[in-house]
Amino acid sequence: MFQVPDLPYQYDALQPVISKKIMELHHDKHHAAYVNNLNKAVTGTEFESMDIEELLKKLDSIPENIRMTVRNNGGGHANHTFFWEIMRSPMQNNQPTGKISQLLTKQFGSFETFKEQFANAGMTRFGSGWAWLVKKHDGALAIYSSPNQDSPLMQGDMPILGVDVWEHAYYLDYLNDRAAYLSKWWDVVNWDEVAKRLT
Ligand code: MN3
Repeated sequence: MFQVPDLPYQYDALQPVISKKIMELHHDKHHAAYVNNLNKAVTGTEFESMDIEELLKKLDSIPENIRMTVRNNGGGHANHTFFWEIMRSPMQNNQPTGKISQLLTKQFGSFETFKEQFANAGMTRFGSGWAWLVKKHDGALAIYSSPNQDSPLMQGDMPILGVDVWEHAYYLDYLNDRAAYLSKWWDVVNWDEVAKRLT
């Protein structure tokens, strides 16, 4: 059975960028609902003991009657687990260092250009979804967004950085101002965790 992991910090750790109230609802209600629905769909099948990332890579082999449920709720479980891990308490001038810094500069020209392109992916995602930095098969980094709870794993890409742009992720703090949320969100990115995902 799949389980909601504990947050790697307190509910109020991301304030003032993300409030305690949002974290409580997002983790205890939204993430929990994805896990509950996923478990309901796969209990009693060969998929119930599979690693969540393996499950998402093999969506095509999942029976059609539960495939969309697994796609949405398994994606929701993997995406949120990832999201909690790549954040930490806010830091001023929060920037990557070392290899990931060099790779971002090499691929996108500068860290500022990378941030602009990533935020743009989040801004232009119509409705609900995620913006991602991924590592492709050939090792190249790419930025794109996905609808709903679709994960880069579903198309064979490795998520390196991702931000939830569903309204439930920011509305209580930023109302309809997704741009303000995405702009402040850089302060809580845990670049040490992001760097680990490159290797
Ligand atoms: Mn969410």
